[in-house]
Amino acid sequence: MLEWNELDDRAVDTARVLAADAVESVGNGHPGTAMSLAPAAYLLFQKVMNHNPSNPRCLGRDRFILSVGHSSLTLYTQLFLGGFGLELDDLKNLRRWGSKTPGHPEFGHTDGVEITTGPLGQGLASATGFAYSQRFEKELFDSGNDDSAFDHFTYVLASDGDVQEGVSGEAASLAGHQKLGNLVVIYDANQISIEDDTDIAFTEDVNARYEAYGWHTQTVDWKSGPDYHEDLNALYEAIEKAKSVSDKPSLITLKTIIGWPAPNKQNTGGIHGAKLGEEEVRATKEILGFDPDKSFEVAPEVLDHSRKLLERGKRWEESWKQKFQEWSNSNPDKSKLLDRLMSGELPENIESVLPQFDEGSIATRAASGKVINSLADSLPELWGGSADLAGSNNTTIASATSFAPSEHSTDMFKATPGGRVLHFGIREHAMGSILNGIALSGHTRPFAGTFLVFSDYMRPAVRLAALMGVPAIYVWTHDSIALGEDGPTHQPIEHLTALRAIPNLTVIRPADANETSQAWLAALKNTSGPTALVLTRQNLPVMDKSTNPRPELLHKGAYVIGEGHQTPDGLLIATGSEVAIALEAKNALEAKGEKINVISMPSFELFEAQDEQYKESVLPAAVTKRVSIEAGLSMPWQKYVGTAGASVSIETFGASASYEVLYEKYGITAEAVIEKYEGLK
Ligand SMILES: Cc1ncc(C[n+]2csc(CCOP(=O)(O)OP(=O)(O)O)c2C)c(N)n1
Repeated sequence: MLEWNELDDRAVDTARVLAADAVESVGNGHPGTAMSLAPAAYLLFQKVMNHNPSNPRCLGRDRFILSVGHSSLTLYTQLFLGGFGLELDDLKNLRRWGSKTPGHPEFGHTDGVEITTGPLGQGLASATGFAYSQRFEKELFDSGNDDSAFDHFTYVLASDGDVQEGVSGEAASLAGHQKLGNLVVIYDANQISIEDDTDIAFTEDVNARYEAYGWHTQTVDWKSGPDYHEDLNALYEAIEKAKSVSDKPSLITLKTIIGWPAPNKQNTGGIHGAKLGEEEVRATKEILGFDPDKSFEVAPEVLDHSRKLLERGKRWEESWKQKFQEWSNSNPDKSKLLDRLMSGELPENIESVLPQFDEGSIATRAASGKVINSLADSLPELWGGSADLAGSNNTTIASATSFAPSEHSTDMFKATPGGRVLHFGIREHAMGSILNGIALSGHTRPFAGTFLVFSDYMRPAVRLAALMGVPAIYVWTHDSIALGEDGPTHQPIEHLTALRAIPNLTVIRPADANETSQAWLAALKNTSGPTALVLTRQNLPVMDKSTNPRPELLHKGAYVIGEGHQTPDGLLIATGSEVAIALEAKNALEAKGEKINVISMPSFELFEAQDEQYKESVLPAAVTKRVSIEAGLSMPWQKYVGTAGASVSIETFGASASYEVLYEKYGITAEAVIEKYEGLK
């Protein structure tokens, strides 16, 4: 039974009025949905979720995702009422410089915000990742326990825009397939977006679609009677029902009136994203029994009441801790593992586990597969897979089962609920969003692969990973026209440039198998943002110790291969597969009397993090004869080759042919490098 009294009603109305006042005060923002979703958000925060406002990162908490990110006030007002650290002044500072209440909720910026949202669809899609993480960690640490400290729910508030966006459909399809019973989504079907009535562009039966995905669906219609009635008992019962369905994710379609009870602007696109205006705010306050002459009015008894959540939260955490302590006492090894994961540390001996490659030739994607499998035993937190390209991306942990309900086992893959091999199907965008959710919800290290060209299909999620500082690892293979016969649709040209343009994304394109080992180590050590491993389809010669004695210099982003000259005449700077070409050109140029240093530059970002002295030692300012070699656009290289230098690059789309023919035709050859170099003044 839902316990609800007049003070709860008053607190909900206070949230509405605060939302209207906050937007009015700054002059812009999104008041409508925050007003009409206030009851649902209050119900979740105060009556449903297990959490502790004094310790918003408590491991056992339920997670809350505001997928409808523009309605940030829906969350901020609850963080204020519940005592998570936001105060009235923070609401007064909405959307202003330096405030804790930016336009959209930002992870890491405001306590109680689990994920940055705003790009519609992303929160809902990442919620699937949160639920993946919950199940994976439960299976890893406390499998089979029906009353586990690792059990919790993920609750989502989503909007029409969220369910319209394709990425949420991809993720919902996976959530249904995975039978994620711990995921509960309240979909606010207010049928209003910026262009007013959604009927103009959106008429499908959303519940039927989600049922087809394998979800449990319900509808709570607050508009069904003659008058609008915010029936919280009905919503509460629907949530309870959703929680009891343990083998399906749940969608509760909640029919609301946006902006209720604003007398003139409710149920219009106008109240979605603009201030109400003074008259409408006054009229709304009068309807709700607030003083129209006062702004940001919060009755002390209302705040006293809502902040009782602090006490309840503390009690909940204490009882959770008991359960957790019992688990910890009876599982000392797992408890130690959890401690390590929560500290963000790698095992001490991790370097010794990395494979070393001595000779021959091997594609960096294949080397990456060997690295993953070498690391697998030491890093139980490492799990991942591919968007249906596992065989091409070399992303499968051979000793592990697949993450899926066991009834989804196939001839090729044995599935278990806690498996480590992820299968995303052909859903790259959701793959990126799910990785974000996994990394944000828990303490494991997810990775995911596809072809580099399809990083485009993941890009919105990658950008958010970088913005949030999520340590996802991308395994992007088939990294140039050298993938060959599949032709220009599959051949990345502008991708390295576009990816390097994303702040806080570390892009690493290793030159051979040993650099690939080090690249994985760099990715694992990077806990403050995503890392992209950019790998070849084609074999590359392994640089032996005599050629490249210190591949661990990869961690500096760029380094001189081998001894190098103290005062070289010129520099050949290359990444990935083109380093071998640079070495070939160097030999020919040195035979002609030039002193050449070859720079392997696997990562611009790692290099830029070095001090000036190191950078100068690799790229001495006095040496202006410089040629870059990379099978992609020259655009990012201008900074490193300077106005006196030149680039061997590709400025057009590729073509379908063998890779040897393509490199010849596109001029990615030692001869082309020599010609460019000799053309320099
Ligand atoms: C991917 C994406 N595209 C466009 C926008 C810009 N935008 C912000 S709110 C909005 C309308 C959202 O309508 P709805 O989801 O129904 O939210 P509600 O009106 O219920 O608040 C749009 C298009 C966005 N935030 N994200």
